Amino acid sequence: MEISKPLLCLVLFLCLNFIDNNGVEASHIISPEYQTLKTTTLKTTNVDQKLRTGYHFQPPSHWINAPMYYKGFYHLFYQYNPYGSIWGNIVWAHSYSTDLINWIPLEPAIFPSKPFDINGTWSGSATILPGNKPVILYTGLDTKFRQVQNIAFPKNLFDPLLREWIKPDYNPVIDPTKTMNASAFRDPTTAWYGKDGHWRILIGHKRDTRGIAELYKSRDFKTWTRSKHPLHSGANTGMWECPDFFPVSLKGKNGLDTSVMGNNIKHVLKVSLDLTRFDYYTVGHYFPQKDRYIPDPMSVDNSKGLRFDYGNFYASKTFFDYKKSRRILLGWANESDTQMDDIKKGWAGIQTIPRMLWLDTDGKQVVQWPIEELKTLREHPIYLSNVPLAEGAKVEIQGITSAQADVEVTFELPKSYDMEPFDPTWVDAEQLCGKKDASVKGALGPFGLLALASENTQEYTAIFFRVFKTAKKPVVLMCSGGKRSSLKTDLYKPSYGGFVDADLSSGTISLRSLIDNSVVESFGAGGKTVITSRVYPTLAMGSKAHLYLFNNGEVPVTVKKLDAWSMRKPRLN
Ligand SMILES: *[C@@H]1O[C@H](CO)[C@@H](O)[C@H](O)[C@H]1NC(C)=O
Ligand SMILES: *[C@H]1O[C@@H](CO)[C@H](O)[C@@H](O)[C@@H]1NC(C)=O
Ligand SMILES: CC(=O)N[C@H]1CO[C@H](CO)[C@@H](O)[C@@H]1O
Repeated sequence: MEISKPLLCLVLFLCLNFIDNNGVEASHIISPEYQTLKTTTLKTTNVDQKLRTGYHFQPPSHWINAPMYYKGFYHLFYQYNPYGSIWGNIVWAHSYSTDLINWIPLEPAIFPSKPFDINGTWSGSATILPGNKPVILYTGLDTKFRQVQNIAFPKNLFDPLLREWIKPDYNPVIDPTKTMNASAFRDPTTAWYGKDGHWRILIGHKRDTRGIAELYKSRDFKTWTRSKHPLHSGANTGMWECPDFFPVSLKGKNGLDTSVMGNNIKHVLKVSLDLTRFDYYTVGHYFPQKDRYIPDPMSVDNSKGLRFDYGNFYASKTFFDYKKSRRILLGWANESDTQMDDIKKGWAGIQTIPRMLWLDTDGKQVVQWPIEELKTLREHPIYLSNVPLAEGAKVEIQGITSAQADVEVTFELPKSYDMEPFDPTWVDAEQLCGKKDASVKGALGPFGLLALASENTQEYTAIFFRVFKTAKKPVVLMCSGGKRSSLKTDLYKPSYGGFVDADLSSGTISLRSLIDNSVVESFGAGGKTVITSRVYPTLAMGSKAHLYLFNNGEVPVTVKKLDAWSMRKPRLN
């Protein structure tokens, strides 16, 4: 079987194109000695630390995820090759944490060992059953290389670290039927419990070019029956990977347990589209009696729809953190440098900072914000206020480690201003950001940050806003990344972009950027639009990185306030 593109949520992708230390091209090899593996240690070999992120989750080399909270600890399971050098033997590696920021590694939880998963232990999800009993559903590749769904239980519920997992022999619990494509049937979701006494899960699937969220039901979590029709599907969207389905409250920021139903809630369905390699979501209504989910009429239901993140972000997953009553989103940001660079670095792929996620007050989109625990890494605060940014301004922010920082800035707009007219054919924000990058003058904007900038700004990652006039409310564009992010020419350097549903009537707009050596995660307008860029500066590294505020628009703006911090390195595996 040839793996031409990644097949798994989050983790597996990281291992693609990986080449071992001798320069031997990776292939999908199963190492028999690993199939009886009892223990392993994660080892760090030949790792280049220069652009390695400081506070974003990484194993010593590769990885993925399925998060949960149990008895005082957060658990993160991620896909990992214990040999760290060749593709194959993907196991569920396991780390735990008390704050989602510092992570301590454990031994792998699940690895190929039985006929129902001998060819692979791929992505899945955790559910906490009544009586506080965690259970994992995951995709196994069986002896015939079919994608089947398996169950695993902790061996000892008194071990809060959930170190050992048992796979009962009655696996697989779900087989693809004969008419289903067994190579496109994976990534079971967290289960939710219905009033009718049935557990339900979704499994990603496709039929021809139609993407499908198959619905399965069970009374006992063991015998699963496929629903007559899927929960939802989409024409011409291709394989739906890593579906995620959860309720959101119409009131406030608190998260809801996955089984919660009621009047004051809506549901969110997220799918990772293998065709475009981005995560899309809709907001809508779930009808449990009919086993249907219907997106709201204004919620675009395809690859033109809303994204959690308009940058480098895929195979994300949420979980309900009942310790703090919040829903938390984690996503995977792959490397976008060259294969040769990844070989030299010896590691590939990071996880975004866990984000709290809730429904916006207008009920049309979600809002995200880095979890509060991230603040524990902040040090050396600096504060600025009322900094004028006239046309052409570039103001350096000094006093922090610019390569590893957290920056929160609020821009104030003048009382009245001119804007460029918005052309209604500009539907693709990323394209527009490419055309009108930070160097292209405007009226209101571009203004924002130049992160990971070299001393004379030959190199920089620009994160900025540009505001356009329409007959109705102004259109706000947010951009991140771009070709100036690295002097290297053979790189994928997109100018990611998203429109921001910002309310400018307050006269301000905010931006927060988490800068970490080779990643910039930015939250526009309080988290209404989020963009993650992986970037690979050649000059702006470590102490040579600078950070600037800039305005390249005719309209002067003011930095009403800016708070910035150096970020410490947490314990990471
Ligand atoms: C089944 O899915 C695989 C993986 O996406 C695809 O390559 C193959 O063409 C599909 N087979 C059929 C019969 O659609
Ligand atoms: C991440 O890497 C870039 C550059 O190689 C690709 O273009 C993206 O498709 C890829 N993203 C994912 C989710 O695989
Ligand atoms: C591609 C591959 O490694 N397939 C293996 C799947 O599992 C069977 C049974 O162990 C092996 O015989 C195949 O080689």
